Amino acid sequence: MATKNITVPDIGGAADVDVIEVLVKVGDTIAVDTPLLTLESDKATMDVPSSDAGVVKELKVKAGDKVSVGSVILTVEAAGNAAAPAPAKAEKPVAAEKVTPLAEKTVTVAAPKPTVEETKVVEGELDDVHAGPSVRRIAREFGITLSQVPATGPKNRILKEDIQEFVKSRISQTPATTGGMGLPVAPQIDFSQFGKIETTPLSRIKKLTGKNLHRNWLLVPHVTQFADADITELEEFRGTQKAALEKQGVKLTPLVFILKAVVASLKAFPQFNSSLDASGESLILKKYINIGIAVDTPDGLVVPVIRDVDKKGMQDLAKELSHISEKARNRQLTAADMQGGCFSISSLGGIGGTAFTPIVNVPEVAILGVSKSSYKPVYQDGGFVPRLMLPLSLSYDHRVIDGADGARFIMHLTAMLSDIRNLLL
Ligand code: CAO
Repeated sequence: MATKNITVPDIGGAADVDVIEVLVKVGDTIAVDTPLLTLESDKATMDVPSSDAGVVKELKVKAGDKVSVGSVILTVEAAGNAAAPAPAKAEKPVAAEKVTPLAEKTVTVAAPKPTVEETKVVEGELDDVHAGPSVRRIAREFGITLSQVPATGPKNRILKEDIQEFVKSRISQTPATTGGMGLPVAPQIDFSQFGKIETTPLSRIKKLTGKNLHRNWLLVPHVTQFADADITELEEFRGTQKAALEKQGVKLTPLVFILKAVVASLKAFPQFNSSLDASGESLILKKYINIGIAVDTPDGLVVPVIRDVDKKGMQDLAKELSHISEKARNRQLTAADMQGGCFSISSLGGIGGTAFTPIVNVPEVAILGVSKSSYKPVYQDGGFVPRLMLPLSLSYDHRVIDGADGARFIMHLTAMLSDIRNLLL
């Protein structure tokens, strides 16, 4: 079958116009008038429709390129009469979106066949709804208000994929009265009625962790047990070691000692180092100790795992902690780095706060939250003395761990941390 170049038609005399979006890909079957490209000049946004029907063989332009009249957009293998019928073309100017204020207004310009649908860009309003004519048309067909659609395109432009995602997310929320497990869904509110808003897409990590956290929150009957560990001596010891180790590139934070103390407590209370089997009828006790560390990154929370913590010394753990935090923040973690955890630690001690209720990282059965240590008056030997107290929050799965064992575990842990000699045993 013959191939043919499809070129940019007359676009009102404009030259070197930016390609904002390529609307088709190799292998797509296109019809006459199928939108191929969205272009944006300083005055207008326009969709370039196809002059021919067939199968796209090769794309000659990509988003970010500049084109003028006559530039080749793609080659098409003619499909003759087999081509899909042309989608109905808007006969009258595309109606303006029902959002205020409007960033763009859509009109059809009188250009030689094939016509180019053009969207005028209003100066100074570029931060409002940005979408090409074809996207606006799809939104109108689905009855979608564009201002509610999170944009992922350049310059906050709403792409065809954004509309597809939006429709998918709406469908997954049906039936409208329940949000799974018979729970009512949160109401959909157009916040722009109360003031200016900006919608930004969630990062991939946030979407993923959000789903897991939501599932774990609903699945696990959580209890959180709080206790303070007296780390006055531990901190004195750390202070004597810190500077020397720093010279060797090792950062000795309280978390390294906490890791060691958790190992001792997991050995003393093996049910904390377990998972429920799929049937929920048996407990799988693990004979290895891998601990997940929640790391805060600009993209969201990730939990890399330090393996065989019980077999490693303080210096090695300190190095590994720095290494995985750096890897996490540089987005270099692999799936394997985040697998195989037995128990997790979420430390907000470097930031602040007095306590929080961490969510169990299923299939683990417990997680330790660490907050910022501070000096508190502690009653000892008939008087108050200032002691450095570390707030700990232990969340556990109540199906596996009884409240009494939760209390025993955290008391064991505080004892480990309060007397540094315990960690050496
Ligand atoms: N009390 C007081 N100070 C503390 C502390 C505590 N509990 N924990 C850490 N600090 C200090 C450290 O000693 C360090 O101070 P210096 O630089 O003076 O030594 C400073 O706070 C910063 O520590 P850090 O955060 O860099 O290192 P870390 O080993 O304590 O923690 C990591 C590493 C990766 C856990 C941490 O950087 C992080 O990302 N925490 C956030 C985890 C998170 O988001 N959890 C929420 C999940 S929701 O459940």
